[in-house]
Amino acid sequence: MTAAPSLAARLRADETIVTAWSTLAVPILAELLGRAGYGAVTLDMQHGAHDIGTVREGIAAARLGGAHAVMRPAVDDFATVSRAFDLGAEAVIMPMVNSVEDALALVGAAKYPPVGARSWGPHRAAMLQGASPADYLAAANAETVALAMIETPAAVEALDEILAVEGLDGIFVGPGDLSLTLSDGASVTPSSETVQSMAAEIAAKARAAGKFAGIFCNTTADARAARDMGFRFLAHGVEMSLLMDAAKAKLAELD
Ligand code: 3PY
Ligand code: MG
Repeated sequence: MTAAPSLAARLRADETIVTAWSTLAVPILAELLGRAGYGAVTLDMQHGAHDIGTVREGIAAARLGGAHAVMRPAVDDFATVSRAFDLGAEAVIMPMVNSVEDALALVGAAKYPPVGARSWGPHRAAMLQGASPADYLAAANAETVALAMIETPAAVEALDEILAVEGLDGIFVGPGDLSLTLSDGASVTPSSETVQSMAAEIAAKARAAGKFAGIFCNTTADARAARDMGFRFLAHGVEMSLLMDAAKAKLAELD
């Protein structure tokens, strides 16, 4: 479906892909992050400022920079899952998938019949790939990656059922929300022992079920540990913090 190996193909080959996280909704930054060496750029509509227009431009910019384009919609916004794939995203990370019903809704939006109920209209995605509509259709269900965020105790409880959903390609752990919900709102401790050992169990179960395992990493130590746990899709680096840190480091050179 894409000229270079697709994100789906690379994940199937068990390659490790590191994605930058784009929140500022400045599409050219997606190109820069790709040129800097990130394998993917995730455009965040849940907590970031992206709208469907900056997602459209961000997808093209990421691809120009040589990176796979990924999108995270807002909670329960399943309609935007199909739109992101229509605009050329290669993967969608659905937040707060807490039940098998949520996972089925995600697959419904992400996959064409008979697996799901995605509606036809991938013209921009096909254009970006240089594919005919027929070629796009033939490859789409295998090449569009649907990842369900596991980030609450309810999701962990339902994990086996969620992993059994046909058409769901994988899971993506949100350790921030997982720590928030495990502590009933008391604290956000994504790097804590409790959350990290739960993440290890989630990765093991996902891999055993033949599904991709991804995770948001808040520190470099967490990213290294996640790789050792078997996660292969690692979010490591939010563009706003990358810019802030680089600016501080540059100014500190004059101290
Ligand atoms: C979380 O850690 O909860 C996330 O959603 C990461 O973006
Ligand atoms: Mg979250």
